[in-house]
Amino acid sequence: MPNLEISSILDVSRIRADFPVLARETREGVSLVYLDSTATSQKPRQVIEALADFYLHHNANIHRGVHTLAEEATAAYEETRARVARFIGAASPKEIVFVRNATEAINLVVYSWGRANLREGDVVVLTEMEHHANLVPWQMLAKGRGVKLEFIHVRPDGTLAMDELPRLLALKPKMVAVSGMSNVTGFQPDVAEIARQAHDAGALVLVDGAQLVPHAPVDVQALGADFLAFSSHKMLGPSGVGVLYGRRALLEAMPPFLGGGDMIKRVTLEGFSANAVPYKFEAGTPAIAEVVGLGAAIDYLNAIGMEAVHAYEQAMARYVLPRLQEVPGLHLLGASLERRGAVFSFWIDGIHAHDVAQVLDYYGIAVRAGHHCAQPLHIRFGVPATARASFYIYNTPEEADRLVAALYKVKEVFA
Ligand code: 7TS
Repeated sequence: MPNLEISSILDVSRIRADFPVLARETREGVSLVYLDSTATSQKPRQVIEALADFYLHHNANIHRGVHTLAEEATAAYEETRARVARFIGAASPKEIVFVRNATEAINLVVYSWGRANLREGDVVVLTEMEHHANLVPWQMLAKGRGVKLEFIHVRPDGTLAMDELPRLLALKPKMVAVSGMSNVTGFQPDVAEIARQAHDAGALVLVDGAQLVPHAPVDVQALGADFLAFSSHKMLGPSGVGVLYGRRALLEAMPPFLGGGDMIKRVTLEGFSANAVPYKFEAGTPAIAEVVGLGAAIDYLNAIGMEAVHAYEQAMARYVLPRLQEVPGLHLLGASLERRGAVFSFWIDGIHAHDVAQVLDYYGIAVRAGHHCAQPLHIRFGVPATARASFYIYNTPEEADRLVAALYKVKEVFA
């Protein structure tokens, strides 16, 4: 049964036509149902063509040459920086630093801002649902420096225990670093409210936007994010590019992270002076073509509209969640319909998550199994691993039906 509410939000068949990979079959000869966009999204033709066009017609290194190709490559790279700034509501392109991925963006903040600003006894507040990318770097810094990490816990329904925040903010943390959307439960915390309270308490706010930015409209100023980290490859763009947004005054006060070419103003044998932001944080040749590809991905998402992307995924969540809950013995890690995207992690009594994923693959359905780099969250729910199905703009209710039907097959196979 086509779902009218859902199909009125996006023209998914038109979108799917831009993603040739979605039309292929798996090794079993079944048509592919790609439900692993939380790990990485597929790329539309427009992004792939932008990459090819750059390499076919414009390729050169940036910022270093006066020749035609170097100027074209530099212009394309810098235009994308401005496009990224507009996409997330940054005040200036100078607040956009290109890195390799969200992980590197967070590490940049931890190493540069953290090492310059955190002393023994200082507190950083995180949440129990963080991806390891927004946990391990803080643990690495905290250890040996006497910085204390405190956590907002996760409720049984996958939402954050927001009532814990005032007690944690009373500890006067220097930083509150929180994911804008869990890659396991799909929960999208009220980051604006967290930021408001954190700022009142004198803390800065880092938002791990690796999942939020691809799936919802983001305005860093409305959100109150001092830093925002995200990855191109999860938002229809190429891999190898990530973005760190940082408020200009903060970036300007921070020491460089990596040293090398492009991040300097002047170098002598005795020392160096750092370049202006954002170049101060972009040592070495960046992923130029991939940055240009990210620009094409942003154009693609803008043409659909991030409000529509968000609305479509919320409608998909309302469609999928109750159907999953009807599968006997299936338990969702985070079953709240409140503030969520279309990501579902679950376990089935008596069946290992990897076996679930294996049988689903037999039916053409690509899901991921494991702890999804959020081991503390799995520990909190007392399960070592879950299977995870994640939906994006190119997934349909019919594909959700195929997932649910295949889960009944999984039950039969392991009965
Ligand atoms: N933060 C969140 C919330 C994520 O989901 C991920 C990646 C990252 C940070 C790191 O992004 P990266 O591009 O630097 O790797 N999440 C996943 C996932 O759920 N499965 O594979 C990667």
